[in-house]
Amino acid sequence: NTYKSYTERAKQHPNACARSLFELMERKQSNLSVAVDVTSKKELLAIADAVGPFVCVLKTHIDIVEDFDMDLVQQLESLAKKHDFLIFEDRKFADIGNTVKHQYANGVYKIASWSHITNAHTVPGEGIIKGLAEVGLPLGRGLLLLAEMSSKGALTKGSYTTESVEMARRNKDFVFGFIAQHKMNQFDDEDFVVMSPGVGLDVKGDGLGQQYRTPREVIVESGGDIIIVGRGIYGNPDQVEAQAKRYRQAGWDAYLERLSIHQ
Ligand code: UP6
Repeated sequence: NTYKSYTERAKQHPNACARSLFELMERKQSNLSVAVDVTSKKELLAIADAVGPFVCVLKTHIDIVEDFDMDLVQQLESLAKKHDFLIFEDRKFADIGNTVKHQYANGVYKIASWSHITNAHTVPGEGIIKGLAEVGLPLGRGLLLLAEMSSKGALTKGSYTTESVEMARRNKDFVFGFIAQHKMNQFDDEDFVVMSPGVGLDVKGDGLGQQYRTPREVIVESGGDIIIVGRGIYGNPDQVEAQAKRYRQAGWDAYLERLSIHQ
């Protein structure tokens, strides 16, 4: 399934969130997700508006925004409609089921009410998925599991990764994919979406453990589906739109190359 077109995968996918994601990727010809890790509402909205036309998914870390309020969320939702993208709050839940349920639905951010996609570490065991599903499934949300991290020395490898994939297999109604560095599909009938962070065309790392690969390495060589790019796009405020176009093109070219190799 990794090597089929996004359109074919949209037709066959059991998860509603994954189906709409694949459809919108094909419609916009984009497998780019921008990570907008800025600390003011104004900047976040300006970047979201600038990159909106070029992305399939806008990824947030809502808890770093100093002047967060629910108006920010409403404006993000209007931008998602205007530009046709999904919102992914990169919350990386990591607690027991009962706690994450509240962290997802309640508190200041009410993530489940506005974020189409969120993600979770598998370190607490499967209860984390059950807890999040109680909140997210009735709302039509989708969950990604962190199967592999991009940073140097990450412990997400070997049996941790394979057991994370097993957890996803047992919860396919809610879990539609992974944050990972490689494709995770093993059987013909499974189609997990892999979103890969740690993508950059100009630098190899950031001095704090982040490691970058190119869109081609991610999509053609490792079978990832969506590239997540942060500082490579918003790092230089004068070039946000130009870099978004550049990464979108690089990601889409890599996808077309993968299709041509595996047809
Ligand atoms: N992210 C990673 N690596 C992971 C998981 N998530 O970098 O394994 C997230 C970071 C950040 C983005 O939290 O939001 O992806 C990468 O940003 P960058 O392109 O600026 O390094």
